Amino acid sequence: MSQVGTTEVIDGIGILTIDYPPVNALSAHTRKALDEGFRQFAADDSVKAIVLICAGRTFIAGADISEFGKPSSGPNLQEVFDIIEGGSKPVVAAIHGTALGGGYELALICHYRIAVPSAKVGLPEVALGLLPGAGGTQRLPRIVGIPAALDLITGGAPVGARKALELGMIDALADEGKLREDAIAFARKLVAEGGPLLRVRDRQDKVEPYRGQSELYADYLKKNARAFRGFKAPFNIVKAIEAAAELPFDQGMARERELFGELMTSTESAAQRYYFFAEREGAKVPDLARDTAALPVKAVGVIGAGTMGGGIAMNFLNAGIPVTLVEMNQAALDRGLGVIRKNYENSAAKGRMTTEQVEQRMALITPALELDALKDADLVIEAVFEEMGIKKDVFARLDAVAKPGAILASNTSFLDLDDIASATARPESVVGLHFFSPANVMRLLEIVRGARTSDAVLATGLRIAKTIAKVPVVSRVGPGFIANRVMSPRSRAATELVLEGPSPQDIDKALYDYGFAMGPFAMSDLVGLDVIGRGSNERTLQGDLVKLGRLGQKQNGGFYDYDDKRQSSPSPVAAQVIADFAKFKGVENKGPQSAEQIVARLLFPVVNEGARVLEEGIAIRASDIDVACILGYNWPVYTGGPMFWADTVGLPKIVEGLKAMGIEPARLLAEKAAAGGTFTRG
Ligand code: T1G
Repeated sequence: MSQVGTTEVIDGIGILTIDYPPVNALSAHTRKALDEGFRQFAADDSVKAIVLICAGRTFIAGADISEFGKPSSGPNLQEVFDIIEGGSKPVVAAIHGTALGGGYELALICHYRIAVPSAKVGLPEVALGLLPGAGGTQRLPRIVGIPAALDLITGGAPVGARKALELGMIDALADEGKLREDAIAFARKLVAEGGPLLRVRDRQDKVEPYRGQSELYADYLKKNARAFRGFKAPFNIVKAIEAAAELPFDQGMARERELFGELMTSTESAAQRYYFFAEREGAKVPDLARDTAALPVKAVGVIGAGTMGGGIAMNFLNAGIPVTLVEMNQAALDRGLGVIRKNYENSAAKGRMTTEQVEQRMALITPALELDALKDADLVIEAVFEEMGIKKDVFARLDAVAKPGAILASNTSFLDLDDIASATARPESVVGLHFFSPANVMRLLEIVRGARTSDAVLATGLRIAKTIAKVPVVSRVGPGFIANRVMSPRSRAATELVLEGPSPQDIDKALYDYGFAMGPFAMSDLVGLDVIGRGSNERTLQGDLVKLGRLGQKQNGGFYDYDDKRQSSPSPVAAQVIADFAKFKGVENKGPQSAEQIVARLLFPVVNEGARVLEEGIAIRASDIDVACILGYNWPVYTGGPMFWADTVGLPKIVEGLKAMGIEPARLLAEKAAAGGTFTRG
């Protein structure tokens, strides 16, 4: 192990540098280095003040999540914190990169915090189903007050250094690139000024005004009920912050430890910690050498300025990459440009960007009506109508104008990429980049690896994902790739089940209570039944409703009736249509079912399809399927996704349930169930 902690003393200032790549996580090695370094400085009379700084890309980015659930070794965090906070010498945390979670809690233990403007600080534990377990819920309120602490800790978002200075989360800004010098100067100034050492734990002025206001917390939870629904951590965070206002510090710490312990042992936190790593695994392709050189992408072309094409283009504009946007006619092009501008102006109206930034991004667009405008593009993404003939024609013409080595990508959501690639003379340069609508918002990017896609092109797709802040999942060619394919059984099962007795509202409520934002029937009404049923020649339940002019929320209701405020209510008309369709299909009404039965009926087949996608080699690993469903379909993250959830339920129970439904379990699922195996538990 390289030297994790190095100490030096310059003119009475002790400097402890932590170097534990990649993010200086508070691992056993780091805790040991901190323990040794601070003990050394405490015993050294020549040291009058201490600077804690990190090497590499960032200050300490938190506890080492990979150590959770494993036997702890070395000094524990509290022992380290006690040495620092109990010391008689001022300690200055010098922050660059991101001081997050336990890293920022460590900074709060120090007497002062100085950061470069590009640094960010925060307590993101809520994203792991946890709460700041090293005093963050007790110290941060003492700096920013109760209301701000509630938002900062239940939200978990990092705070930029300038905003952090305003809030008091840091005490000073250093010059970019001069953190070490400025931190030493800051420490020297403290020594020169002398004066009492003020510890964050001793501050009361920010919490006293809120003492006894129990309604504040109830109101906060009520206001955020929708966002917190199904999660555990936000509720425990609010209780811990209330303790910061109501209890003496040490009792507040005891309360924090108790509330942290409840979360650490919860399935929700296990799921969310699993998901943290799952998002990062997606970029790792076993048979692709990690040092495979990605190709340069300095200019991008997008064909199609519709909803998808416009959203795709915005991702690159946001990353400062110029885009040539091609449409068939001026009207469509103007419409597309108008939508992009409108999106940016809406963001500016919400203060998310400046009007200058809107213009900067719009200036990066080169509108065009001919494909030969793409001749200098390094990457061209096609987002035209989902019809193979049209796609192959576009790719053949694109192949003729694109420069040698340019990457030709399709945004197709289910067509055979290899067939599209066959229309070109460069199948090794063809890849699928499947965005999810709205493409400028949804973080999931399915990278479809064709039979001939080269390693360099795949590596470029992975790097592009990081550049445009997307989470990549690599898929082989197959109908619906991963997310759409794995989730399709859910809507099929819902349409079957609603004929057997459970009402649309029974089914929707069961899935809503499971954690989805809305159930399949409410979703169909929202999207529009004419859209859902499009392209189907046979008689369908949705088609019968459309024939009555019931298109969903937008027209006359659908599975539900809607009032003028779009509040839904059960529809007797829809109930009759369902009964008539059941009769037509010869399906017997077996009466209502329990929520657990409904969830099993809709979601066990999703797990089964996930197992098939794995055994066919379409997805590399089970966690990629979970990432695709969580990001692509809002599968509740605190269940870990279909495959993690299946392991929680128990694979034998899934197999038994599928058989009871008359569904053949996938071979891989049956084998794992029989062998006591899991998809995601190692
Ligand atoms: N523990 C272990 N590994 C970590 C890690 C962590 N905290 N953070 C990152 N990694 C790994 C990550 O898996 C990846 O590994 C590599 O570092 C680069 O990460 C007591 C209980 C810091 C903003 O939640 O938000 O403190 O894939 O790809 O995009 O109250 O990592 O290369 O093998 O994300 O530049 C709280 C989590 C922990 C911060 C950098 N802290 N990390 O982003 O790189 S709980 C967090 C991040 C806690 C205390 C509680 C980001 C980052 P590999 P990356 P990045």
